[in-house]
Parts: sequence; C-alpha cells; structure tokens
Amino acid sequence: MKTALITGATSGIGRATAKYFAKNHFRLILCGRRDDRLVQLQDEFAPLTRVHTLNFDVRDKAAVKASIESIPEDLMNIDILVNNAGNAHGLDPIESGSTDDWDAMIEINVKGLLYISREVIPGMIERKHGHIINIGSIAGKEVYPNGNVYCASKHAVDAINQGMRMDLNQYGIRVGAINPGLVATEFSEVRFKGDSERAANVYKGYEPLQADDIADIITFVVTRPYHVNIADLTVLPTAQASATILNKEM
Ligand code: NDP
Ligand code: 8X3
Repeated sequence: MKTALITGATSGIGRATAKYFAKNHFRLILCGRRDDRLVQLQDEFAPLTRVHTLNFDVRDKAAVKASIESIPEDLMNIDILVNNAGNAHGLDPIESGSTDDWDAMIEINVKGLLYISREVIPGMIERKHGHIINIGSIAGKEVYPNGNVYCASKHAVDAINQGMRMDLNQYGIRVGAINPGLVATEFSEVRFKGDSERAANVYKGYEPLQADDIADIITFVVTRPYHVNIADLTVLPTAQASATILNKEM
C-alpha cells in the first residue's frame, strides 16, 4: 500500500487529491494550517484508509523539519510527495505590488516547496524509490499582465521540477509537474484577499477546471507502472488556450 504526503490538503486541488488517493486506499499524510479542516479530513477519510494530519506553515523551516520528523513510524516511508501548497497573493502591476504579497508567494510557492522536499527526499534516496509531483501552473510556462511575481514563483517551480528530476535520476526517483490552467478553487479568494465577488468572476462565463479534474490526473500519473514517469503535463480548461486567451463565448 502506498503512502502519500500532500501539502495544501485542506482545500482545492490538494483536498481533491486526498479524496482520490483515499479511494485508492493510499495511506495519507495531509498537511495544512487550518486545523478545523485537518480534523474534517481525518474524519472523512479515516473509514477508507490510515490518515495522519500535520499542521504547519511551509514557510517555517523549523516547523517543516519537526513535522516531517514527527511522522509515525508506519507512515515514514513516503512513496509519493505532492508539493501542492501555494497561492497567488494579489494581481497588481510591478510598480505598485505589495512587497508582503511578493514575500508570501516566494516563501510559500518556492521556498516552502523546497523545505518540504529537502526533508522528504533523503528517505526516498535511501529506499531508491519515490515519486514527487510538483504542482506548477500555466503561469510557470507563460507570464501574464500583473502576474509578475506569481508567474516568477511558478517559473521557479518549473525549474526546480526539472532540476529535481536530473539530480534524483541516479536514485530511480520519479519527478514530474502538473501545470493547471484555471481551476475553480479558493485560489482566487486568496488572491483577492476575500473579495468573493471578484474571485467568483474569474470562473464566470466558461467552464473552468474543477479540483477533481486535476486530482484525477494526479492519480493517473502516480498509478502508472514504475518505469513510466510523466514528467510535465499542462492541463487547461477547453475554453482556455493560453495564460491570456480565454474563450468566454463557448
Ligand atoms: P486553494 O487556495 O484552494 O488551496 C491552497 C492550499 O495551500 C490550501 O490547502 C492551503 O492550506 C495551502 N497553503 C497555502 N499557504 C500555505 C502555507 N503558508 N503553509 C501551508 N499550507 C499553505 O488553491 P488551489 O487548490 O487552487 O492551489 C493549489 C496549488 O495549485 C497551488 O500551488 C496553486 O498555485 C496551484 N494552481 C492553482 C490553479 C488554480 O487556478 N486554482 C492553477 C494552477 C496552479 P491552509 O490555508 O490550510 O494552510
Ligand atoms: C493559477 C492560474 O491563471 O492565475 O496558477 O495563473 S492563473
């Protein structure tokens, strides 16, 4: 039975992935900062599989280390790491963007992903077995107006994904990225700091991806035979052709 650690499991893509993995009876280590949601996840998935939750902020290097070290022995051999925790903060031109927003995106989307990976990878190397899924974005392949630092953070994920795959190749560890386009999650609520109307507008007038669509694909990717590594996958809603081209007439 596989053991999977998912960051950002309390919402959106991470939560949906936890649900799909639970249905496949993967043992789960689910991470996030909102404790009430972690308790909900535990209650919901415990009838299907072994679930352990970890509450920490991926920005906090010491907390990341302590949390990974606290994983119970029966879950210590992590087969799958889904580096999913992340968000956009703001959508502002470079000359007036908030430096706090920039810090948040670089610290969470880039440094947080690195801190988690640094703690999990040594065990995978020891076992010469593991699969890392990095959640990038179409924003890691293209840049869009006002996307500046969020796009930079996801371009960094793209580079880290490639670098990880090269460095871990000698140990037989699979590494791949899933790069979604527009997915209707709490992503825009966070980006627009709780402005629900503005957030809802992002997904109006066309059919966006749902978190389940991405979770289904992640589940496909991690259930391929071990010699198959899906290295880089961009997934868009049919209405979206690129980071900037969206057909709202469909
Ligand atoms: P959500 O806002 O629904 O989920 C984000 C998750 O990340 C939450 O579980 C949140 O948990 C966690 N998280 C955020 N900050 C931190 C932190 N500092 N420490 C620990 N956990 C944190 O958004 P999505 O599900 O859409 O986003 C998931 C990933 O998908 C992100 O990396 C995002 O960039 C990427 N993505 C999203 C797209 C979209 O259109 N929605 C498209 C392309 C990529 P909590 O608040 O409990 O800590
Ligand atoms: C999230 C989707 O379009 O805001 O990565 O970049 S988008």
